[in-house]
Amino acid sequence: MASTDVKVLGSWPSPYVNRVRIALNLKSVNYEFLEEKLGSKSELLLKSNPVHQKMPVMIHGGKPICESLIIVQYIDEAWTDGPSILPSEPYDRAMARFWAAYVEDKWSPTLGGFRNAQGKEAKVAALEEVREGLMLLEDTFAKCGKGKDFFGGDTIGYLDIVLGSFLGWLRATKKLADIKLIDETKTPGLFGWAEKFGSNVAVKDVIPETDKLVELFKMMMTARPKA
Ligand SMILES: N[C@@H](CCC(=O)N[C@@H](CS)C(=O)NCC(=O)O)C(=O)O
Repeated sequence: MASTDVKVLGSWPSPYVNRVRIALNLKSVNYEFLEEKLGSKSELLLKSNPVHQKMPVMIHGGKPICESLIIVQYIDEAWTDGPSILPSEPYDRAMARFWAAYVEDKWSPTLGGFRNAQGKEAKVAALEEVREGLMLLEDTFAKCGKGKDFFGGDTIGYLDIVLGSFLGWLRATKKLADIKLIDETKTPGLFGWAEKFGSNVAVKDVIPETDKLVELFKMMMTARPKA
């Protein structure tokens, strides 16, 4: 591992935090993981990200960088000797960024909406939205991956990290609601992709254990004020 002065501030269940950890692992960059306590924010976090006060923050050589997508792009630019995270062709790079923005702005809120939906009708409607998004991403996987293992081709790339960071929560949803969101018949490309992404050496120890996420979700639901 490259010797660097890198700290990551965040907590284990966060997909946003885990994007940064996966990107650093892919580049074989050594880092210190400063775990935030669930439900509270450290002085260092507040001082390092005064605008949003959110995690992750990566501190490189004493300088803080905020926002997971910006951090992943920074990592790609700062450590060029590791495998590239963004595609080298401008068009492929634009597509990876477009679909990453789709996952971020459109699809992931539907996943949160499904988890938090109250009542059967709301659950069914939210599930439909999540599945529609996954069908689009199935198609995108075929186009971006060009028949290879990952959205990035032979190796894990930007869109793999952005979507794959939700893998733990997708597995937890399957366990909690007995619903397969990535299904071998409806989304076979994504099904194979999830297996390969989740078992990759840069990823497998970062994606939270399903049972831990299930427990956390149940705790969050119990703590939530009743409507
Ligand atoms: N757009 C941000 C989102 C980060 C985010 O929402 N982080 C959550 C943890 S999963 C957080 O810090 N929440 C605390 C809060 O909202 O106050 C990113 O990509 O880094």
